[in-house]
Amino acid sequence: MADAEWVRRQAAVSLGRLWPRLDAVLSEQATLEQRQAFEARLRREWERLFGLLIALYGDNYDFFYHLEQLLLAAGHSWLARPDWLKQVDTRREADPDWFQSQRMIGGVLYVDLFSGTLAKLCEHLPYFKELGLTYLHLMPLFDAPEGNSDGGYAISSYRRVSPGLGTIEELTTLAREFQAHGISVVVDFVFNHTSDEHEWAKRAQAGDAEYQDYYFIFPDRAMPDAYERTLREIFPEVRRGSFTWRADMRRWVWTTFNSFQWDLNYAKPQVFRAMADELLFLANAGVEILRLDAVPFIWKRMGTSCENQPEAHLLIQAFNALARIAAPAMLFKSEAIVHPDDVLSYIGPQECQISYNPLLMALLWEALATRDVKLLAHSMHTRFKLPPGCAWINYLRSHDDIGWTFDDGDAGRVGIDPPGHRRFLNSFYIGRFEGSFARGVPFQENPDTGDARVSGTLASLAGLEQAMLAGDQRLIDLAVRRILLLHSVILSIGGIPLIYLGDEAGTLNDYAFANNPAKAGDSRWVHRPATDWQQRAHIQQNHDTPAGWIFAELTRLIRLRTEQPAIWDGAMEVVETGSPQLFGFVRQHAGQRLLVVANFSEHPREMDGNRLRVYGPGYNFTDLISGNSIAAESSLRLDAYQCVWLAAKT
Ligand code: OTU
Repeated sequence: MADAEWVRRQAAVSLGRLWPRLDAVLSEQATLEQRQAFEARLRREWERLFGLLIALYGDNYDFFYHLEQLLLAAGHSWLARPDWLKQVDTRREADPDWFQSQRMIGGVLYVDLFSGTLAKLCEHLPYFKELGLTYLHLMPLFDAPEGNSDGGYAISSYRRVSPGLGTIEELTTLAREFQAHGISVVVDFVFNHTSDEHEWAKRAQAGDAEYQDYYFIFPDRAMPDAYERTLREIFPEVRRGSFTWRADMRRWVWTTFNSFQWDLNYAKPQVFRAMADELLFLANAGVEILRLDAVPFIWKRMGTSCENQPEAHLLIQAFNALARIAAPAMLFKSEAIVHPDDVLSYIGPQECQISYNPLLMALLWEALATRDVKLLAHSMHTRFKLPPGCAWINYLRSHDDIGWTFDDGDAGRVGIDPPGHRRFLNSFYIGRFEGSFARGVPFQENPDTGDARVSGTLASLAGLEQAMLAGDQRLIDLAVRRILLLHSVILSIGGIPLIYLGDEAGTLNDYAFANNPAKAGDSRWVHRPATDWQQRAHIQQNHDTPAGWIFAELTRLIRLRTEQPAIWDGAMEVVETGSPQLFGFVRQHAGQRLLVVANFSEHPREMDGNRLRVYGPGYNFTDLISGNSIAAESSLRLDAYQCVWLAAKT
């Protein structure tokens, strides 16, 4: 990398040279005030952006041409940015920590499966408000191939909403309306790959060399074989290896995921620029949080795993700097479902301010299966803390599978054998383990390594499906308690809780996907059913069914969360509860102290009075969830799967 002093000088020189061109564009259409706002941000971010781009693309003979084009694109994008979004920009810049609030509640859904269309989605605003949502992730809703499109993760145009769902204008209208109701719209940036029907891919198929450079396309197996020596297989049930033979082109194409998802080649500056345009387009369409899909895979280097390469970070940071300049309200959310160290490596105010927390997700399920919180407590103690200005997305289920991405060293330290434990967890959750309450389905079993991940809805994995089949009220109670226990933790631990919509109503696995040829090969569809609005209307009124109980209690817990100042931001301390089944932590902020204790066993457990006096918020407190008064003179007793939020008695 070039030295800092040289970068600083070159950055200043290049901006001096490019500025008149940019100013000519801006002065035509922007007011003086708008120009000044843009210029201030540009001057603040330019050196960083320049340094990142030099590191990535400085070797290209036409580097300065690309630089100029990128800068002009940023200027044009700012000019085109609607006023209501510029107002959001101003608000967010004045309050950059807005997303640390305890009022943040996330929801995620597929538009087609939830409401059918974008227009109809607006009609469900009251439902989202009842749930307290402030963040709504719309799963990929762009133009994609007919039939199998990996649930929309194979994008044919980043600028066209899938015709059945609506239009870009409708997306923007919705984003604006939801923003007015305090709900930020989140959309995916599927930037590791396009579909093979994207215009760029079609031109490449037609033999256009310019567009073949957008992807990784090889005439024979020499390069694919060389790369594959160090690659992990991501979708082994789809096809072995990471490359697909295209008979029409007589070429091999790099396809990390499905064969119709072509990996983009970011070593080419024109690809960075083309995708920067798409990113800025989405920002101006009203997207407030951009979910960066599959971040580990975006940079390839021969002889490595081609995951989590240093350049992947430079690339995202460069996108971040660009967003700060031209769409400053927009935040990035990292989707890296990999080793916890690698997950952390994408999180920072200058990279991704928000990230999924796959470790907490996996270990909550791990603790439920084992009835032992030692790995959860140890891992959260050492790995939960984030840099200032960043937040976890804490979730229990998503549209994807569950993988057991804990650290082997952590496991070893608490006496767990990692491979054996992962095998146990897989068999437990796919119901192959004697006595298991879970009914999940295996995903992407690898015949060579024996690896697999788990599909299934929250309720089915937590035991509700099996209990309802057995018609056993005691088992149903336990399953509902597990579901509420998990939610009580993600609602209080710190960060943004994210509900995979359907889970608030105890949705069970739907096995019908197996009859649909476009879905049968991908078991994740078992937990992606269409919303049953009749059932939903029923449970909103009637709380005597398991689903109604879950809905009523969850909405109550959400409201409770939003009222606790202690739940602001992610500062959390794991406490020593003295019981292998009790997971406990303290939250403290704005003069409030909260002690959360969660019992991961179906039997009552106790935390002794001494520990309560050390960690508790005083001597007399109230459990905010049950409303019970508690004194620290004797031990605290928790029922099966009970969670308490203890606050000082007022
Ligand atoms: C993501 O997931 C999406 O969430 C999936 O729905 C897509 O199929 C996929 O990308 C391709 O777009 O492997 O099993 O560490 O784990 O990106 C899911 C990141 C996945 C990967 C993750 C990927």
